[in-house]
Amino acid sequence: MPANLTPQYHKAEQEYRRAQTPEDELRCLELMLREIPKHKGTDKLQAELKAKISKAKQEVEVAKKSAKKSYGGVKIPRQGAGRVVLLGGPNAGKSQLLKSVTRATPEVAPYPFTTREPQPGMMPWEDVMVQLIDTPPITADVFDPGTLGLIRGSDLALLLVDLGADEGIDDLQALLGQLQGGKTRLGKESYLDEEDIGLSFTQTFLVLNKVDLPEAAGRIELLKEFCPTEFKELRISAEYGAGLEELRQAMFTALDVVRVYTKSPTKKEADYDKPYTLRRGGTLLDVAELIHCDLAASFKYARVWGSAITTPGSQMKGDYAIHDKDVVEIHAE
Ligand SMILES: Nc1nc2c(ncn2[C@@H]2O[C@H](COP(=O)(O)OP(=O)(O)O)[C@@H](O)[C@H]2O)c(=O)[nH]1
Ligand SMILES: [Mg+2]
Repeated sequence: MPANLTPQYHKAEQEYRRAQTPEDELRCLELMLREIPKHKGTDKLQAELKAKISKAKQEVEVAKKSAKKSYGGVKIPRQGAGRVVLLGGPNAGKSQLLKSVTRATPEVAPYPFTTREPQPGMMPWEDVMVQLIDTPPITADVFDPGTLGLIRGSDLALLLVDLGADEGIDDLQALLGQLQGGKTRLGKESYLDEEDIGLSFTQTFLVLNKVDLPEAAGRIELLKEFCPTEFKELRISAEYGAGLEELRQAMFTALDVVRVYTKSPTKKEADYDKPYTLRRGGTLLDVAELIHCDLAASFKYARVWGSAITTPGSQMKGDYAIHDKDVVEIHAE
């Protein structure tokens, strides 16, 4: 990647990685092209952006024409500190996991294809919420195209494996096969490909479910031998609770967000009830924008209390990067 890309460019790029519709893609690409510093070092990237923009325009047209026929339900709005999508073959335990860690009440059943529509639920973690989305199973024959958008639009994917059936490993292989070759893929981390920025990778954990069953240990051995993956691996019993605390912690860590509490200049105490969350690296100006769209423009300085501040209540400028659990008091013109 060429150097000297602006924070605005990186922000647009992050959004592009998670763009779920051709319209979103086009909007982010145009923003990236506008924000990219125009010099020799970025020639190649500019050309690539232009090519991607014209391709995205075509896709928007195609999507418009087919919209009436293939309208696949409502788009689920992002909520909470981040979004995690649950993926897996039939009976892997996706719905059971959603049921165990959120208040959602999906149907859990010992037969395949019980879940036909994506279903969201909110998982509490300390003082924030994380959005989880249950999805229909992916098999060698069935792959709902809407799931691709959900994968791309997520900060993390959990790839569930059924340790309770011999097919668990085949199901995993089939799912990985379905996600090869497209522009939305699973990865060890979330990023856009350096060679082809159209390829979006979503960070993925391999979650081995049903460790409560006696056959589980043997199947884990087979899995390691026949289907090794690069993903971080966790072992759980979605139904009986083993490993769920570690999984919840790992999910939050993977979102890579920081919490910030706001304080009014006229009050002694910060509002500790509901923190704002932003991506690690986010600044005071980003917090101002979260609070109110006009506040970033009129921002003067903020007093900050937190782990990186030596004198509590120091005045910091807009580019100060928030640390987890900072308290900020924003002053505007
Ligand atoms: N023994 C055991 N069974 C589980 C576990 N999680 C789910 N199941 C069972 O596996 C079946 C499929 O679960 P479900 O959540 O509907 O799978 P989905 O198709 O991936 O949504 C159900 O009969 C569940 O009771 C678990 O941790 N241990
Ligand atoms: Mg289900």
